[in-house]
Amino acid sequence: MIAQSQIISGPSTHIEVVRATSMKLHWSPRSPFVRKVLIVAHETGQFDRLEKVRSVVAMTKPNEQLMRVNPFNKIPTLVLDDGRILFDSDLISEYLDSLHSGTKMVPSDSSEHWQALCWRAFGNEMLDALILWRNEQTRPNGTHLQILLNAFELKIRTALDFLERDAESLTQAPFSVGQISIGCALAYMNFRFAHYNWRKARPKIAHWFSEFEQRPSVKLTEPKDE
Ligand SMILES: N[C@@H](CCC(=O)N[C@@H](CS)C(=O)NCC(=O)O)C(=O)O
Repeated sequence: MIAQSQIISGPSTHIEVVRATSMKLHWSPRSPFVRKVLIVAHETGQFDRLEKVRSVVAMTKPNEQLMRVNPFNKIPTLVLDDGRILFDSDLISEYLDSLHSGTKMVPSDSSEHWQALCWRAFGNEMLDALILWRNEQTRPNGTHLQILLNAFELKIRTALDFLERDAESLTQAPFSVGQISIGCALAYMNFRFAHYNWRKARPKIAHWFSEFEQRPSVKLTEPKDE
């Protein structure tokens, strides 16, 4: 499938990208996991190569069409023209990162590599907890478990305090899947937990996030309720 190369201009000018004939991305403008992939696609000059298929998903309402390619009913899901199907935002991001010759979003230098992957896992854990927290909050009246709501709030509050201590390293390290994952988790807080003033008393991570928000790839992928 992958044979020729083409020059595409992206944030690092003239990134060489390996040509794959088609890549269909099941996506939604609301999903923070999809957003991770879209930011990688913009950063590596490959956004326009993705054919976007708007897919509506909810844990409680399986999408039959999506489940024909992803039995877990999740987005992002990437369908390649040779029939291969990739799901999970990290797997898809690494696949895209393997197709271009610009600055890699998964750094290869050993210490940068592991740091980026630790941050990526941190952002993913935050997102998993936030999504479960929101599901619990939006249960029909009186059916939520307060003990779970309290536990999610404690986990997120503690995670934010960890990030406050890591803000300087996040600024200094090369931009990678690590910052993308953490940035998408913080942005999801603003999107779905707007009342939760996470910036208060956390000036360093708030400052890091305000710079993250200035990146063109981040501005172009702001979440939207349609
Ligand atoms: N680990 C997956 C998580 C993806 C995920 O949970 N996506 C949500 C949307 S933000 C979804 O598809 N939920 C539907 C469901 O759980 O049935 C990834 O990194 O891509």
